[in-house]
Amino acid sequence: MKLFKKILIANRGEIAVRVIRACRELGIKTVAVHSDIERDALHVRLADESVCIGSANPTNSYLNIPAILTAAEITDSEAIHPGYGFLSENAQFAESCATSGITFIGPSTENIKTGGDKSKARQVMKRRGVPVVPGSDGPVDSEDNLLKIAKKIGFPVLLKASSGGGGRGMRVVYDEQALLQAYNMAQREALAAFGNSEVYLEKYLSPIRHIEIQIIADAKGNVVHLGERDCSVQRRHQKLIEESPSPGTTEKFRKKIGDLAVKAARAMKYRNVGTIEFIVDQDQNIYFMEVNTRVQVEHPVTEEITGIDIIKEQIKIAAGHPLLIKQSNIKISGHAIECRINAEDPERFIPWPGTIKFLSLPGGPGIRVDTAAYAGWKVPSQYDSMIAKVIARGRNREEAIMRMKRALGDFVIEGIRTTIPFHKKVLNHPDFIKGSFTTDFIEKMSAQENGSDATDIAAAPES
Ligand code: MV4
Repeated sequence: MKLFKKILIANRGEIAVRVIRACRELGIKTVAVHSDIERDALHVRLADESVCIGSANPTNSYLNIPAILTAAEITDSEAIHPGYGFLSENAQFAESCATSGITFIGPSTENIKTGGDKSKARQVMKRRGVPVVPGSDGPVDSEDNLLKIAKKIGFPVLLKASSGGGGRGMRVVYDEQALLQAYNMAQREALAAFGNSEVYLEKYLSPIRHIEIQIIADAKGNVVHLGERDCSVQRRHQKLIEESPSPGTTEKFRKKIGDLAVKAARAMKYRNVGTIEFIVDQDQNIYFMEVNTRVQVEHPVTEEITGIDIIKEQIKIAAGHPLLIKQSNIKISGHAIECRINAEDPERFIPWPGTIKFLSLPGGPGIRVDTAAYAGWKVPSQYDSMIAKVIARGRNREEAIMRMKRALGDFVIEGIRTTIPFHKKVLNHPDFIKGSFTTDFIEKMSAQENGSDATDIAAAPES
């Protein structure tokens, strides 16, 4: 079966570069699109062709559907890779590609819609026997039902926006008395933020781990999983460090959560690459959370321990190829950790754009750096502050940690501030080294440093 001759990459930064690399290896020509402030960006230089699609504001460029489709048409691109963020989970964009006769390299429009409706995804999973956190069956439609359901599942409860996700539009409620006001506020906030006021209820679980499973599915219904990623090291729902395998997991646990992810993918007739997010409680109970219908920032950790090029698989599946990988042929080997390097003040995490004066990237055994940064490049303030991902692989977790520490020590960057000092601190923290962390780890670490008794959202306000 044939592949595409030319692909347009509707993205920027390191992921655009990552996709260009996959295309090169497959013998596919590439078209970069860029805003008017990114003429000198690395993805523009590395692509075979480039088209300026609008001004710096993402709405005018990287989110500009007509401009992107026009760029695809004038360059004779047969397919569009959306990367992550921007238009990657926009069902209307996927639909518009199809209408224009261009292949959207990603899941079906239906898949994107289901993934974008968190309450619907939850219902689909529940119906098909994938465990979900106790909660409402669909959106909460009345104040009467709100109280009934909350009492049934027991406090604390969590109000979540149907169109939210990734932690946006969530609200913890600790008692009956605070419920109604929280419900009304959550609805109002959801309407303002997402144009959809629907909220649903779940029991609030804490402490937890965030464990997700990479899946690959073809159009014929073949589905495999590539093991888990532990993304519990995050701050205010921004992931900072991801790793695979999840520390302390057993082969038995991996099979259980992997089989659940495959079941979840089948339940929604998933196609292409995707991620099933779970939360895992202290008793190792596994609950479906969300499905991410895109390639994720942290996909390299899975590539490093499986040897599978996820982007190449994504492109081949979109071109109609059947999945040739069998579950029994997937072998997890060693351990990989990713640190996201952001152009931010490492103490307060506020963006720190500016010109990179000097750059020397780490390398050597077991180190991979995915980046679009170079010396002389001006980190723009208009886009995401992540400028590089350092991925360390080792035969085991200890070696991966040591390599990551060595790599971060080798990373020389001048002209801007980055989160590298923060990562060094985490990698030396006893709880990180033990692998015993939960999603409240960073908050707890900061509280320790500040000598304060700052509590996380898990603790009742008056306790
Ligand atoms: C939860 C939860 C506790 N209980 N759901 C946040 C992001 C979104 N994907 C789901 N999230 C959570 N859902 C129930 N029923 C706690 C979180 C959560 C969290 C999840 C994953 C990673 C980090 C987190 C940080 C705070 C809260």
